[in-house]
Amino acid sequence: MHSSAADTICALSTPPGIGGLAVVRVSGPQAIAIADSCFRGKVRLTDARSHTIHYGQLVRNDGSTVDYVTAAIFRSPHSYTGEDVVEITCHGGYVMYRLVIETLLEGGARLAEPGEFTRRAFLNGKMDLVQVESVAEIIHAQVNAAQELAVRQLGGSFTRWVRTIRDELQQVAALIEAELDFANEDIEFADRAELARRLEAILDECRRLARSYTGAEILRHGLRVGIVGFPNAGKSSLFNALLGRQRALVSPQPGTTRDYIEEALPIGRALLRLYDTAGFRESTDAIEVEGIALARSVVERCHVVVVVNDLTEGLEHSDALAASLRAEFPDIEHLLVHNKCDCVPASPRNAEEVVVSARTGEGIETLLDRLQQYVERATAELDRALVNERHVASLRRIEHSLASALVALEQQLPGECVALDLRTASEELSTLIGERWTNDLLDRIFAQFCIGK
Ligand SMILES: Nc1nc2c(ncn2[C@@H]2O[C@H](COP(=O)(O)OP(=O)(O)OP(=O)(O)O)[C@@H](O)[C@H]2O)c(=O)[nH]1
Ligand SMILES: [Mg+2]
Repeated sequence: MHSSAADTICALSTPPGIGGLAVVRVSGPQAIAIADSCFRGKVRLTDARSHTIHYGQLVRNDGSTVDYVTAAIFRSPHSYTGEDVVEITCHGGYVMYRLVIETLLEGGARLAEPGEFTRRAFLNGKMDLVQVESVAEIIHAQVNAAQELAVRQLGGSFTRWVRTIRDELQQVAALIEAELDFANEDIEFADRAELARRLEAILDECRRLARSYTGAEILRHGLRVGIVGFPNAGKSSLFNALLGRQRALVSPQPGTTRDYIEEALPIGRALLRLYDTAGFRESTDAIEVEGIALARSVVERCHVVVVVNDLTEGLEHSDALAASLRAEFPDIEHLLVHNKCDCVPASPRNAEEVVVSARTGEGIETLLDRLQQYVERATAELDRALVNERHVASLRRIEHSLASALVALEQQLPGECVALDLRTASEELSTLIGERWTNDLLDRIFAQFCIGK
């Protein structure tokens, strides 16, 4: 359970470990008084102005000195949480910050829960829910591009977009509701076709944003590429060639790879996550059968599947396998890679094919380029937002209401039906940016945070 917001909380806000400095943050109505009670400097912190920094000693109840520190004062409401905040910068390492926190606990603060600083910032109106989520994104970002987008989102671009859409929606709703007031007089305030056009434009925007989820996921966690094919096609060799090092075991023995192996390398603005899998074939070997089932489950989770064809077996050797995978997994990108062109030269038959030699490295750059193009395409429309799972679910509900409003308009249903759908959509937009929320929702969002944030 969350303790009362009237508590004063403290936690380490930098990662624990060897480093020059560590920052312990204190927030709450007693933050300055508690920090002051353990601080000996030129001025009393209780007298210090907001946004000033003070040098002094941190001392325990027994009078012993813990460390020489600086204390930065942020007075409510001009702080991260909106409450009084003191940021105590002490020496880094694994020990010092614990002593600083113990000292503050003695002074009457309590340890913060994960995300509690940011939760207070949200509850005090310092940021909206999308911005809160951006903070989580920034903490967890593994690539520059995701970081940049999250920072932009923190600036409020996504929220501004949602508000614009909601304003437009409310204008349409107002026109329809105005008509309702004059229902008996049979007055039409607005051209139905015009209203439908405006709703369709909003619906398109929502759909486009929801589609960008795949790109956002690729930025966050990487482009997942499964390497599959018949035994001995050279899957592990290709995996190694793409990685640029000998990671997977290669041998002339078919059925060498049993499990699957995962490795990552940077590609363009994202990470490429490569999966080397066991070859597809009829097998009686229990471990190999298990491996093939695993290969299927890997493909299921991939954005791109690369079918490796062994040219020494013929250009068409894997066509049936490639076709059946296409049929089984229509939503993912398929590439057919003809390997061993050092033995049997060949040319690609269409744009979904690449000819390579995992042995000599020929064509590997082309294949990497192809994968990078996919990343660029999937992430091209991400300028507005880094859509997450919660946003997608919300956008889908909005789409549903808008589509239903459009049907009602088309079928000349009473204005009440249209107005009701539009109100539902507009409320969902408010939920999206957290103007409407439940404790449950907050708990779920803050579960991704760490202590000190
Ligand atoms: N000439 C030539 N041989 C290759 C090439 N790529 C792989 N090989 C050879 O093909 C054999 C199989 O290679 P692997 O990479 O183990 O093939 P795999 O598809 O991972 O095989 P399994 O894991 O058993 O399904 C090995 O003897 C490799 O040296 C290539 O581009 N040219
Ligand atoms: Mg292998």
